Amino acid sequence: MTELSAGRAVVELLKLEQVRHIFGIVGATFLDVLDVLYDDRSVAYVNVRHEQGAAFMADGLARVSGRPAACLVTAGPGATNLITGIAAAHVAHSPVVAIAGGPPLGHRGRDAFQELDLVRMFAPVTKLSLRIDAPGRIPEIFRLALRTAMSGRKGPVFLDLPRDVLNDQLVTADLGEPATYRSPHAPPPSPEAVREAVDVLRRAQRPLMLVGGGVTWAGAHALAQRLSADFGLPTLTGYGRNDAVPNDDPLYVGPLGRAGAPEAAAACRRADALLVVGSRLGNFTTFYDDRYIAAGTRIIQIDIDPRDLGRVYPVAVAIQADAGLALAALHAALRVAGVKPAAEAWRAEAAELRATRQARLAAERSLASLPLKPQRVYAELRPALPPETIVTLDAGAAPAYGYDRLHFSRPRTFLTPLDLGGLGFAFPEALGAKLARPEAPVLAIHGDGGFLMNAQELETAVRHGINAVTLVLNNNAWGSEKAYQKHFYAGRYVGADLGNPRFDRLAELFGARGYYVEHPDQVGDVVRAALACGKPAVVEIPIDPDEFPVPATPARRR
Ligand SMILES: Cc1ncc(C[n+]2csc(CCOP(=O)(O)OP(=O)(O)O)c2C)c(N)n1
Ligand SMILES: [Mg+2]
Repeated sequence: MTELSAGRAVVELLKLEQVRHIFGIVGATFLDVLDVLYDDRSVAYVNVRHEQGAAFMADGLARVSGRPAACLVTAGPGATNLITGIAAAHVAHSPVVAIAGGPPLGHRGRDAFQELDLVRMFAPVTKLSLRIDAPGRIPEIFRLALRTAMSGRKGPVFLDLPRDVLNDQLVTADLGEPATYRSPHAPPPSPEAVREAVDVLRRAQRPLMLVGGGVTWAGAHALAQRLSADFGLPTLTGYGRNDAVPNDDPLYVGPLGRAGAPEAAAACRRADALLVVGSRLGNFTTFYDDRYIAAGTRIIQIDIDPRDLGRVYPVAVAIQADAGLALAALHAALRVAGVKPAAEAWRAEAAELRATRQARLAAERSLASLPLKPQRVYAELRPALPPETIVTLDAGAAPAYGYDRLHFSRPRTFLTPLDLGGLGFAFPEALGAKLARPEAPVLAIHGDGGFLMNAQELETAVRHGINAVTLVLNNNAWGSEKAYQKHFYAGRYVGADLGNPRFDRLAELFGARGYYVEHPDQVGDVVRAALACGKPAVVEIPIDPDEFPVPATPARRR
C-alpha cells in the first residue's frame, strides 16, 4: 500500500494498464490529475478542440492497441460532448475509460453549475457508469472500471469524479499489476460444444467461415486463417471487419454486408453451414433477413458474449468462448476426428467468386470520367497503400465504396463506425490510431460533410505532431442522404447540398499540408507524398456529384 495524492493515484492506476495518452480539454474540476503530468511526462495529455474528438481518438487508440485508452474532461457539457465517441467505442467493444471531473459532492442535487446526471446519460453506451463518492474508493473503483472494460467482451466505462473527491485528497492505493485485479486468461469453449461443432462441419457440403471483430479483439487472426487453410473453409468478413483475416488468402472471398462484395453475398447464400467467429451477425452484416443467410443454414456461432448467441438467427451450436481459444480447440478436434477439408468443388466455387471480385475491382481502374468516380479513387489507392497502413473510414456514400474496395493484410488496420454509422469519426480515430502505432501510415477517408464535423482537430494534430493523412472525397453534398432523395423521392432535394472551403487550403491555414487532386493518375503519387511529408496532411479529391449508389434499405414503403 502506498499513500499518494488522489490525482497521482488516477495517473498511476492508468499507467499500470499501459495508458500513455489521456485525451480531453482542460477543466478546473480535475487539475490535480493534470498537475501530476507536469513532472511525469510518461503520460501525455492530448488537449483537443472538442471532446467528441477526444472520445474518437481514445477509441481509435484502443482499437489499434487492444489496450485501455482514457479520456478526461470536465463536468456537464465537457462530458456530454464525449457521448457520440463513447457510443462508437460501445458499438466496437473498445475499452475506453471516460472520466469526467464533476461538480463537488456537496452541491449534488441543487442543479449546481454544470451538474447533470452523467451517470445515467452514459449508462446506455457503457458497460459500467459510476460516480466515485469518496477519495478512499478511487483505487477500487478504477480497478473495477478497468476490469469491466477489459474483461469478456470489452467496452467503454464512465466515471464521474467530483472535484472535491479528487483535488487536495490523499488516498492509500494498492498499485498491483492488472493480473492482481483482473484475469489475464480468456474463457475457453465447452468441449461438448466443440464436439457438436465438429459434427456439423463434418456433415456440411458447403461450409463457410464468417469472421468478425471478436477475432480481432482475441488476436486470433492467424488461428482463423489456419483453420480455413487446413479445412478448406472459404471465408468472409463481417461489416467493417475486413481486417479480421488477411485478404490475400486464396480462400478469402470478400466482405459481407452493406456496401460489401456481391460475390461474398453469393458465397454466403450457397453455404449450408456457417461457422460464425466473433460476429454478432449485426444489422449491416446480415440485415436480419434471408438475403445472405438462407433459411436452414446450419450455424455454429462462437462469441464471448452469450447475449448475442442465437440472437437473430437460430443456431445449431452455440459456443460461448474467446474466439482464439475456440478456434484452437475446434482445429484440434477436427484433426482428431479426421474431418477432411471441404469438397474440392465448393472450394473451386469460392475461388471463382474471389477471382470475379478481384476482376470487377481491377476493371474500375479504367473509369476515366472527371470529376473522378469514387470507385476509381479506390482503384488508385489500393496499390499506393503499404500493407501496414491503417485506414479509418467515415460514414457517407463515398467512404462506403471502401468497404468492398480496400484490401487489408494485418490485424487492427481497419477502423469503421460499424452499426453506429457516425459521421465525423474517421479523422479523430486516425489520430488515435497514429498515436497507437506511430510507425504505421494512417489514412482517414472522409466525405466533405463528415470531415467538417471534426476538422478542428487539425490544430490538435499539428500541435501534437500526429501525422495522419486525410482524404476528403468532395461532392459538396450530404451524398448518402441525397442518394435516398434521388432514388426514393424523385430527386426532390431538401437539406442535401453543401458549400465547402478548399480543404487543402484549410489544412495549410492550420499548419498542416494540403493537396488537391483532379486527375486519376495523380492519386497514388499524391497519397504517397502526403504519407511521407512529415506533417498532418489533407488531400482533397473532387468526385462526381451525381454518383450515388442505390441505398440497400428503402427509405419508404413503395
Ligand atoms: C453524426 C451523423 N449525422 C448524420 C448522419 C446521417 N448521414 C449519414 S451519411 C450522411 C451524408 C454524409 O455526407 P459526406 O460526409 O459528405 O459523404 P458523402 O455521402 O457525400 O460521400 C448523413 C448526413 C450520420 N450518419 N451521422
Ligand atoms: Mg459529400
